[in-house]
Amino acid sequence: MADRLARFIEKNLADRKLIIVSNREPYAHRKSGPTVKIEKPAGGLTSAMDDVLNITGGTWVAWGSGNADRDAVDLDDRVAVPPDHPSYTLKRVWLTPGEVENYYHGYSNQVLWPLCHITLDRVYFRKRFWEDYARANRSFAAAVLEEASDDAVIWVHDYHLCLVPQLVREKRPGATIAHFWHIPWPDWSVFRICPQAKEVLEGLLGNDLIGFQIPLFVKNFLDCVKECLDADVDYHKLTVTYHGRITALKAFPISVDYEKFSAMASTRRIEAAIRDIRKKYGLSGYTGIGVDRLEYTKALLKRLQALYLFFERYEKFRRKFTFIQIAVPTRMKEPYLSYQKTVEEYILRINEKFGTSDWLPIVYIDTKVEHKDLVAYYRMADVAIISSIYDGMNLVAKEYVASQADRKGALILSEFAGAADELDGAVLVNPYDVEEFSSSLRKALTMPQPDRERRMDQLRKHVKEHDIYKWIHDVLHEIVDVAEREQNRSRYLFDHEIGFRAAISQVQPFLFLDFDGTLAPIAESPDKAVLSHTMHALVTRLKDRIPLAIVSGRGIDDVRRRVGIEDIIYAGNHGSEIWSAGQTLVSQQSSPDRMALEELLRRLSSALSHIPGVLIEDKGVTASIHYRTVGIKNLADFSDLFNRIARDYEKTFRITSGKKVVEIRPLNAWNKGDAVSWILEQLGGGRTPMYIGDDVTDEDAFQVLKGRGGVSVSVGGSVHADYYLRRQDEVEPFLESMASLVGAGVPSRA
Ligand code: ADQ
Repeated sequence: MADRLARFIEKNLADRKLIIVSNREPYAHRKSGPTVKIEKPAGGLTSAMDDVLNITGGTWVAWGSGNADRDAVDLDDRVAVPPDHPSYTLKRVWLTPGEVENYYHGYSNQVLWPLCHITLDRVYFRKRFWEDYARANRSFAAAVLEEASDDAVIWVHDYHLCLVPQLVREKRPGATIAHFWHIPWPDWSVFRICPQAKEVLEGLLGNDLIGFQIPLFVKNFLDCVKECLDADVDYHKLTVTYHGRITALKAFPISVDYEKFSAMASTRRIEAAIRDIRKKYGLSGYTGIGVDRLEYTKALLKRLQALYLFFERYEKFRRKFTFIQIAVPTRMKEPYLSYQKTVEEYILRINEKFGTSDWLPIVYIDTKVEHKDLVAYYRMADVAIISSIYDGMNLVAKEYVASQADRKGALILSEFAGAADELDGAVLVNPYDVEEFSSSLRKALTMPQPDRERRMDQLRKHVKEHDIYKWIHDVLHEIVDVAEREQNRSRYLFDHEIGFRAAISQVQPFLFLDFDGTLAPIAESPDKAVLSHTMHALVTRLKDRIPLAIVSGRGIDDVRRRVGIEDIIYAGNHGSEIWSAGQTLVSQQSSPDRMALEELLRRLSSALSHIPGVLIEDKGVTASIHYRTVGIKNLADFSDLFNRIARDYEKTFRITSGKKVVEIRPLNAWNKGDAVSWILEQLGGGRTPMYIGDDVTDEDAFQVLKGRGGVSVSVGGSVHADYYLRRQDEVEPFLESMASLVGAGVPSRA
């Protein structure tokens, strides 16, 4: 898998600079007596990202937190790393002690961390936290800007740096910026507590791509944007369009270096190490393992409560089962110090209550254990316990699985850890239900060996196939795709009006206009959409000067009635009908797929009938399923049911999502692009097409225009249009300026 990633990087990222941005640095210089030591954090993610930069070169921007870091950098705060074979640049950002306090311990760890983990009474907000968070983010962004040209690929990590994407975007509009959010994203009822909900979301929407651990967090994020910002949220495409920019969202479950753990766990050395551990702690019988930062969201207390109950309820396990808790102190401030004290007191209580002269129920190791040594604990343990009350993923679960070379262990996993989404074969527990939790521990320890092996085989297969290299590959692959889309992305029309006017004044235009979302604002339901008087007058003025066609997803009669201007051309049903001067010129109404469409609509109507707000519009050849007024609670249900049925018709229909509407069209029916081509060939008189539309179905027309030297304008974001307008209410002023331009006499009606 690592080789595949290396090949992908060499092929796709060789000519663009990759910049990683994270709070923690991959190498820290620390004074150790008279010498300076270089520390490398043990984390699997850091070392995998380090591998990537070793291949690509590039820069890693991070906080210089080591006490000898300043001595190691050059005048631009850079140092070449890895120290023994430098292949990329580490650029350090300096934070004042006050910023560390307020940005890191304050806003990051006392506001965003507890908020995202829904431990709401731990959220502690101070104004100065936010001020320094914003200041520190500006420092990170400034460092990125010093390194990044306009075509850089920038990959930001985690919740410390929410504002960086937007700050960088303002100065480097052409850069590709992606973010991975390592922790959960809560739903809106929780996120709305954040006093800076809007600023945080806006900062993140500077990204082209935001990755989350599991689909639930993607959905929660979309809900928050929908509730908090005036943005266009697409639950099918998983995109947000805000101020004309598109941000894509996707779930990428993070993982571990399976081969490394598996190989380390299969050596002879490990067996000797296990013997040493057993001897050191006097272990006989079963063992369990917990490996965590001393972090309240990992719920060590719930785990200890379950262990207490376990020893109380199942006496036969006393002296036969020992639980080893490896807990590394973290963040070393309140509330962590109190939490550590409570955990340690609870362990003492269990050991005093159930321990004997030659057996301790709980062995407590309160230091960091290097992965190479940790593997022996993982391999030895009959059971591992992950009890998080909420967790983005939880890598310990996957490290344990990867280290179970002899497949005899069982994994007890909180259903609230992201890993539970993927790890079929684990024994899932609700950590709040401590009684059930203690029964699950018994179940795991008494599970017949063939069952354990079957479950562990299933788990190992999954982690092997979805390791950290696949994760990086998948994220980078998506980043490259987004970058490609970005290259073709359109420009905001009012920022480029001079160029646009120059382009138009050189040619004789033929104007194509979409109706819903372009000439008329999107209405709650399709029957409520109306053309304003001013827009009607404007279109009338334009059609007197240049040839003009309305191209709509609506049926011909419907759109003609709504526009109310007779001497222009209409294309309806997404292009499968064309009408002009009182007669139908093209009609594909007798579609051979009519029966299939009826069947599909029948199935949808019965499956979706319980969801208020779904509107099924049968337009003969095509159909539209509107869900604009479906409540936020029902959206996931709607999309799940819809997709399940739609899958059966992929070979017959083209199914695309528009603005709160899904369009269903026969695969062989004409689209808007076909209609535009036909109109230009038959009626165009050699004119240059100009097209304005807002919908995904307009993309077909935009593509046709590209091949004909035309000019396309999308309302909202677009993949293929040359220019975009931010909102529908910008269409009128734009058409006004068009009218004055063509009225000046240069291009006229043929
Ligand atoms: P964490 O909450 O820090 O990170 P987690 O997934 O629990 O991460 O992994 C912890 C890592 O630290 C593991 O690699 C583990 O081996 C190591 N570790 C823990 N205790 C240790 C000890 N005593 N000695 C040595 N190593 C120890 C966040 C999110 C997670 C998400 C990760 C990655 O909170 O949900 O899985 O990022 O995206």
